[in-house]
Amino acid sequence: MWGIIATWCMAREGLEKAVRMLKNKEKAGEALETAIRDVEDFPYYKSVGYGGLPNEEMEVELDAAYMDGSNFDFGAVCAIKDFANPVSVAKKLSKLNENSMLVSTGAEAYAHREGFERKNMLTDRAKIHYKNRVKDIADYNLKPYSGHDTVGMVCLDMYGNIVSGTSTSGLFMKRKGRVGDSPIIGSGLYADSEIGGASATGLGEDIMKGIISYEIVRLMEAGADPQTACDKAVNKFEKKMLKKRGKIGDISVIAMNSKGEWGVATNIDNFSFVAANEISDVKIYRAKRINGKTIYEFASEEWIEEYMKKRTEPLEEK
Ligand code: SD4
Repeated sequence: MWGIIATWCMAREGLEKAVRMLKNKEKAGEALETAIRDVEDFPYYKSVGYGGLPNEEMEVELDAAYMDGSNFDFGAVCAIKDFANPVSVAKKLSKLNENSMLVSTGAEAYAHREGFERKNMLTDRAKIHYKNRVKDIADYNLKPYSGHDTVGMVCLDMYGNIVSGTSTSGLFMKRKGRVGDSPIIGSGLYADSEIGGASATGLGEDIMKGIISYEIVRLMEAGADPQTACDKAVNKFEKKMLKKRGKIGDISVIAMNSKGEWGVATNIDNFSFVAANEISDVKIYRAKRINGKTIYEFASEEWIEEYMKKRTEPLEEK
């Protein structure tokens, strides 16, 4: 059995490419990297790669990570600027025994030395989003940190390898140097080929407090199916957060086990994800939680069209 699952509906094209590779008996690592690069290269995906929204100084600082569940190789870059595909840098770093997680100028120096493609990741569209947000914050006293679209992925190949990966520009208007959960092992992602993998999207500062991706894999190891593990991890963590802090940010998670079964959970009303395995084609789903259980359905063509329209429609400065 092979399978792949990703956060948010815009990963569909990437997943289609990955599925062709998995059917072609290629390995999970390469399939996942191809799929995440596809999202990174797509200019309208506002929280990932090219076109990702900038920090408060109007710079696009990117976080990405890669984990191989067969040997626990792990690599990550944090707050890297001006490189086209942070996930590929993270994957290359994962082969190193030491120095496999690099930040900022250190990550950039490594990527440069290794010949990764340089690119100015700040698009004109992202600049308009930035300027409009600055204006909105002033006019309506908005919080700068709303909205999230990080790509998180778990992939299983026919050889039984499970890998997970993430790539994100993090929170819009974040502080310079701020790092979220996405490149942090156990929080934004985790993978263990004998069990399964998981990944998260949402408010990184809260996701990290629950080490939620590791917790999901741990629950699967204890016997839970991926859906039960996702619901249990999110619900239990939410309860704790509400008790301790009286609030919790957005959290959405995906998981897949070594049989190619998947699960998701969310504490928001409109979490979309994309998944496929040997018995189910690439499809977009919409998830929400009802009475502590996450339910999901196929996204309708109209909904997908509307989603794409909203993200790609012309943008004007206010
Ligand atoms: C972060 N978890 O940097 C990321 C944000 C995110 O979709 O998920 N964006 O905190």
